[in-house]
Amino acid sequence: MKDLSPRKEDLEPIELASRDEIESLQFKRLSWSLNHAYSNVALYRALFDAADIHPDDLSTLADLTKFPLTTKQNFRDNYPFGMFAVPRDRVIRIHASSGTTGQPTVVGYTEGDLKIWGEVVARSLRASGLRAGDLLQNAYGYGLFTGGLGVQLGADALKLTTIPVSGGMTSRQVRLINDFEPNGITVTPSYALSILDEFVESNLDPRQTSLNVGIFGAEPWSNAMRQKIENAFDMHVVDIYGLSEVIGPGVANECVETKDGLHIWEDHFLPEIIDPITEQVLPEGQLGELVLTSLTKEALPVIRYRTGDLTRLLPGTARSMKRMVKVVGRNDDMIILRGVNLFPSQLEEQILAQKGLAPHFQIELSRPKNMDQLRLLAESTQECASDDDRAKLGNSLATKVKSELGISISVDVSPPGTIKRSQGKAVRLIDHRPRD
Ligand code: DLL
Repeated sequence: MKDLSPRKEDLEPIELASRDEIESLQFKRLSWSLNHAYSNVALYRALFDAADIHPDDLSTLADLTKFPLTTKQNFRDNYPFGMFAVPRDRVIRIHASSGTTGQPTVVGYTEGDLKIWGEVVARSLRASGLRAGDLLQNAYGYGLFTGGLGVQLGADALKLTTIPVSGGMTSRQVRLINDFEPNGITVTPSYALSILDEFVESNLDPRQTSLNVGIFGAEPWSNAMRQKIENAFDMHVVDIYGLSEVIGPGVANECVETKDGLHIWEDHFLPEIIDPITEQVLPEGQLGELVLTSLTKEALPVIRYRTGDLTRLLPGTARSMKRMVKVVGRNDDMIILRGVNLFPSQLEEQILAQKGLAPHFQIELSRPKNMDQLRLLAESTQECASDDDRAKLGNSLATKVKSELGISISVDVSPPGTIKRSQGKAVRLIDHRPRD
């Protein structure tokens, strides 16, 4: 694979600043952000007042823990525009999450916010190994989802040439990769697998493409998946993280030269990790729920926002800003099966380690006779598609999951091409259990 390490002189000074410099900038900005939220958003005023805390009580960064946590429910309660801290006519862009579980979450940006969003995404794309003049195929969906248009802003800021293909139309994705010869692709990991399938079905060698890097995010994925795609395409694959409420893609990104977790762009987003049950802040290194506070956002400041994403914070390496390890999963995706906690990404790792299985899967939960059951729907490769091979693969995977993860599951391995393919975020979990 090509060496894509960015040159030091291309980085922004803040990326290499000392911790002291970063923290003093954070303090100044945090103080502004708390005041801005308190003065302009009824919800923050009410929450702070109820907790008997005022932005002026912030005398060190650590004082942030005295402020109340916020959640997606706050967005729902204030749907659509009640979380905005500026008059609606200063909001020049709106995005929204899909709202699979009810009301969509609406987010807004001022002109200044869009500029900052472009900067943090540009920084992310540069950390991924792209530079001005490179060609980027952007296969994140354009529209209300922040993926497509967010990456576009950053690509423009970095002066890349963008192919704004959006998600879907997989044969066209393959055609554009072959004809336009992009250097990089931004895509969800599950959709990258669909594109890989299309290469194979079209008898094209994915290792022969011009692609040097894939920038994957918007859903949890494992290091085993990274390896699989890096080998298949002979390109680097790095992780990009973000969420609409906090800005969209570009909150954190892996550096291509180290691939050791995602550096959080801490000059704009302040991270904490809490125990999701006790809500207490956990020390660096411990696994818990990521909580983010925006430091510079005008239209939609977020204070101590519970992302629902489980990860750990680590000190910086390639950059001085802190890293978060790959997201293990979301709080809501954690399966508790007869007392054992499990995330879909752990099953993904097991599937990828088993020769003969394709990387596609779905998990079905049911509760016959009041007992939770997990059925894993996997898929064989073309070479192992006979009934006999598939039965053996299923047994072997169930045994492996039992010994590695400590749970009994049933596994159905179906012939190639049977599991529904993703064109964006994959749906991994189908829960048939009755709602309590
Ligand atoms: O998914 C923003 C995004 C677009 C990020 C493109 C990266 C690339 P939402 O639709 O609001 O925003 O979904 C946010 O997706 O809370 C995580 O649960 C999950 N997520 C995003 N990036 C990652 C990642 C976009 N790299 C939710 N790893 C977040 C794991 C991720 N999960």
